[in-house]
Amino acid sequence: MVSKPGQVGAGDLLLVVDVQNDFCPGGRLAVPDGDAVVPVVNSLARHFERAVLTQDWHPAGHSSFASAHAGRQPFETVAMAYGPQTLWPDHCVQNTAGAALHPALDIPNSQLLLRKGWDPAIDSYSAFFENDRATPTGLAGYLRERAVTRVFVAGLALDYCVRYTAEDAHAAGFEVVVVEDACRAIDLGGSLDAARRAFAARGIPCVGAGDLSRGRG
Ligand code: VGL
Ligand code: ZN
Repeated sequence: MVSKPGQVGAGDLLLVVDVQNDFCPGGRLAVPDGDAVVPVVNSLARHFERAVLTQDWHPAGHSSFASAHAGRQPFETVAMAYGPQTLWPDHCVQNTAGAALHPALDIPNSQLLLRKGWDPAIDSYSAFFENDRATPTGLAGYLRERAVTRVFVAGLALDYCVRYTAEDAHAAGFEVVVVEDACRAIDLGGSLDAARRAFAARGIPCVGAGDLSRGRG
């Protein structure tokens, strides 16, 4: 239980999820107001000694793309071998401009860029596990080896990749804090409410970037 999420110090790490062109206005899977997180995340990062970035990084024709399923439209759900999967417009295709990090993202202290969703057959919302919920990305081991104890999560989208990243970090035994105004949501079929309920059920606090200061440590 985090009683004082505001003081940032040793053991803390900022995890910035998928702040990429395709999730920003004008992108292929634009999150409403998605680019508004960029200045918030940039100033937030100044409070942290350590930061990790993730990048949604799909091969062309990825199985999470509606275009890969005959007769299917974006935002429909299909049954995959590993369970239900929402279908998306083509987005974050490897080496395209849409997959690039937002050009104004400025986190010089970031130490790792974790690419996810590269397996053609499995989507990966979480930075910790692919959507089969069984294949780890290795991030938990990386964080443990580096003595990270608490993970602050920010980025896009609050109700998908941020949500599952936060849940998995919590399940892996890290303290987790979601910095809510450093996130924006897709909000598809109640997904934003579901995310808030999931955080509350696990005791994952949601704070504002303005509540944080460097100090603990
Ligand atoms: C995301 C849908 C598909 C995300 C990634 O970053 O939240 N959402 N791929
Ligand atoms: Zn994706």
